Amino acid sequence: MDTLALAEGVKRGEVRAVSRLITLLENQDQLGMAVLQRLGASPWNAAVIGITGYPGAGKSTLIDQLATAYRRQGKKVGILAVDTSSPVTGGALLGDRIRMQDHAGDAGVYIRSMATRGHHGGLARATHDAVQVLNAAGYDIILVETVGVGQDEVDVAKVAQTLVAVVAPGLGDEVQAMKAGLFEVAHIIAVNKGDREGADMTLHDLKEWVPRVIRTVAVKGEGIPELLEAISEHQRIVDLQDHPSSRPR
Ligand SMILES: Nc1nc2c(ncn2[C@@H]2O[C@H](COP(=O)(O)OP(=O)(O)OP(=O)(O)O)[C@@H](O)[C@H]2O)c(=O)[nH]1
Ligand SMILES: [Mg+2]
Repeated sequence: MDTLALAEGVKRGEVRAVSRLITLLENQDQLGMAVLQRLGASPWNAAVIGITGYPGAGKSTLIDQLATAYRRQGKKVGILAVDTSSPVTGGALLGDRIRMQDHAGDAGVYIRSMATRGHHGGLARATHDAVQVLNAAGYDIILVETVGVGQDEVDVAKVAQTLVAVVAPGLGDEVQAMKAGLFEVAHIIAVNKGDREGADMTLHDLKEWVPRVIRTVAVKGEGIPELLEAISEHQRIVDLQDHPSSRPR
């Protein structure tokens, strides 16, 4: 296949072309890089939202809810589940796919797992590339799920314009996350499993540290409208900052 045909396929939003190109890029294939270069001129349209947090905090469940909400708004949604600590979370990613099967028959939702290949930093680059591909393919919203808060994850999280940190009450997550500096890079904190004991305390503690803290119960869809609102509020700031007229002369 030549670069032109693959690039055109991606621009038409063909899922097979999108998947093929992302695989090529994960493998740092020359053809893939040539196609990406060709796509480089695509105007930027996508909102890239990172969802990060410790295993089991409810990231996938939240993403599932967000995807449903964005679909209702008629937006095309791409989901990248980034597995920085494979093979430990390999099973969890498979679980994600099963949980997200509600979207399986929906051509407006693309779900893709990204796994570690090659040396340090390779995954961050591959994720960055995949985001470019999804933007070129016309996805309006790109949700990037990453596990944990190590350096790799923070690198991956940097592809997102808006970063949501998910913590669950009672696990000491918030203490760990604070130590790791997650709250310094996150724009919004979702205290998920808000139905659990200790949620009030966690909310109260976190509000002293970070401006935007939202209680969610992902399994019931509670707090999702508030989370959506916080995300779009932040996206408006991103737009303003990126707008050429707002740059200093
Ligand atoms: N009680 C309660 N359970 C929840 C809530 N959100 C998610 N869960 C459950 O928590 C478990 C983990 O949820 P996931 O969405 O897979 O969490 P995750 O952060 O994506 O997990 P990994 O991908 O393995 O890191 C599942 O059994 C969910 O059903 C919630 O708001 N309340
Ligand atoms: Mg998950």
